[in-house]
Amino acid sequence: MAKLKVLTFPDPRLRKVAVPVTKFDKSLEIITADMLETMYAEDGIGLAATQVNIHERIIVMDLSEERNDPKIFINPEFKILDDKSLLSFTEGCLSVPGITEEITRPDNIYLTWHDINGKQHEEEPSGLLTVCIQHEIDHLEGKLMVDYLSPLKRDRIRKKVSK
Ligand code: GNR
Ligand code: NI
Repeated sequence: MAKLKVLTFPDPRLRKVAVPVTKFDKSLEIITADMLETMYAEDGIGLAATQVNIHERIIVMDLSEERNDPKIFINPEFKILDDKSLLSFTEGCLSVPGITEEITRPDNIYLTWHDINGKQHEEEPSGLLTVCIQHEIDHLEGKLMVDYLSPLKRDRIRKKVSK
């Protein structure tokens, strides 16, 4: 396994849109193992492939206290079930180090994804998974948590992170 380098804002490579995975092969196993190693080493609860400069629709996550419940989401998609149901959560991002900001997102979504073998799954997530999966899918679209903030606040964060 290998620990990968995490890109930081405002690196333009964080703005690339990731393409769907089409082959569920050995190379996908290696990428997800390396992403999990990187996520654990950086103390993150999730990591999108975009953050390690791999522009495919791959997410890893571990929301457990014990850091022993690795999850892999390939080609995840979500639909908002109720756009009036919102949840505010103080988010952090490994690509925006040292910054936390309250972000408001839909709280009621329907999620589908494929596992490492290509099998499809569906779920109506709740709690932290709802927040984290939207944060990670944003990465795959080239979108960052700072995009929800005012341009002034974003510019301040850009200067702080670049120091
Ligand atoms: O480690 C992380 N913590 C976190 C906290 C609140 C909401 C989202 C996250 S994801 C983040 C890791 C990361 O940057 N994933 O893209
Ligand atoms: Ni992030």
